[in-house]
Amino acid sequence: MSPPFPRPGLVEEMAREAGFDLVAFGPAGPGEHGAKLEEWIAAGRHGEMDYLERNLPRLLEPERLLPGARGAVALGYDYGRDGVALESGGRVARYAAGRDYHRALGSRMRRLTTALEREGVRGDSLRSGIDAVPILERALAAQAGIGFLAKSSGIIHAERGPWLLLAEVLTTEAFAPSAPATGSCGTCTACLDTCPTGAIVAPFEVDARRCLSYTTIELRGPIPHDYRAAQGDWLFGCDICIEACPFHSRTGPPHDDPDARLHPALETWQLVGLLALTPEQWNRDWTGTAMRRAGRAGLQRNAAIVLGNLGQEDAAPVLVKALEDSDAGVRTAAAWALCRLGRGRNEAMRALARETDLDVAADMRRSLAEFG
Ligand code: B12
Ligand code: SF4
Ligand code: SF4
Repeated sequence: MSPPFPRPGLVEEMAREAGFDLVAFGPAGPGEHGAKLEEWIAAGRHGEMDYLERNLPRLLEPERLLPGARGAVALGYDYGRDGVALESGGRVARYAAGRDYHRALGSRMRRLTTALEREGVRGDSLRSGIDAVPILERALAAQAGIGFLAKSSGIIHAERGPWLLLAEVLTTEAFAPSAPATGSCGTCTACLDTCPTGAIVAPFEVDARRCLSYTTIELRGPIPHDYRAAQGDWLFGCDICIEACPFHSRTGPPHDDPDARLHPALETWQLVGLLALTPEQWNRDWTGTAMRRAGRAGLQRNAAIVLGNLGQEDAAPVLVKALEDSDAGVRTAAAWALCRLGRGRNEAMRALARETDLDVAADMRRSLAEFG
């Protein structure tokens, strides 16, 4: 017979020792949040993130991930820090500024599960998750009381604030739930009012297709016209709804840990240089960062749009070159940026004349008309 599961106080100690800031206990399943997820997917709000639809059964029933799953140790990591941008302009969502959080939190998670196993917990009675595993993380965090579910749809801790990354360990052990989280949005609607694309379509509900975090990270190919100007200077992701949040001011100081250190690529690369980024440079300089998720072409596409929005006219020659890129997203973004800058319009027209992809051609035509 295996020894009893360590008591919650000890698990909490282990989790803090492993490097997590918040620890709480709750059920393994999403509870009433599951129905919200089903409605959300049925409404198509996930856009092209097919993996969410494919994984729906596992998201709703954690037993499919861990047979006998009953409880969850919910974990939070405070990534609060100052805003991040390339020297040339081009803001990057704070969560992606340091070491790729899948790796950074993965190391912490291994420390925690090793400590649990040292106390006699069997490895096959645990399943850990960080973002990419089909677990509805906000639901587990909200139920365990890591923080409250906010109108932005994020989990906020009343004292630590909104800059929280989530992780969890599913267990075959059931826990008495931790105390519910304190705090709530009250009458505030700042995030809904400030979101530049109206992506928070109702309190607690984000239409991912409208969210800059989706268009700049998850979406492949062209960014829809309607969101290009709204993207402003965001090169990767978006923090506007979190920056607008009154709980933001309560964020603690940045972590003094090596994982939070700015990724070197963000200190050395500039927007214009990104447009000429080779696959070799991408693999050499841009590993170990969550920004890899956008892909090389995605980042170049985003850079072109930011250059257009920032009015950087001296970027015209590299944008003209990008009109010949093999990626449809980059070609359309370059044409749009040139039209917006009012430079290289003739080159954009020539690119349109030789374009064989009908969708890209239509996109370029719209850009030429928009700024004609
Ligand atoms: C897909 C995804 C996205 C998509 C869709 C986001 C969304 N709001 O749905 C996009 C690409 C847009 C995105 C953006 C961001 N993301 Co994201 N994303 C995910 C991912 C992989 C799945 C989320 C999901 O299933 N969404 C579907 C919706 C329906 O579920 P949900 O977001 O959890 O929303 C809840 C509400 O809808 C709620 N609900 C709504 N109404 C009601 C009413 C009642 C009564 C109840 C009970 C519940 C309820 O039920 C859901 C479950 O709790 C998770 C990781 C994971 N495995 O969970 C990270 C995750 C949610 N993302 C995260 C982060 C940090 C971000 C960004 C801040 C990144 C950035 N700066 O660019 C933005 C924030 C945008 C925003 N306002 O949400 C963190 C959030 C941490 C936190 N404190 O909340 C997560 C948990 C990753 C992590 N491991 O830390 N993301
Ligand atoms: S991340 Fe940006 S675009 Fe997405 S909901 Fe928040 S403010 Fe809107
Ligand atoms: S900005 Fe206001 S409404 Fe939005 S999450 Fe923060 S407190 Fe809630």
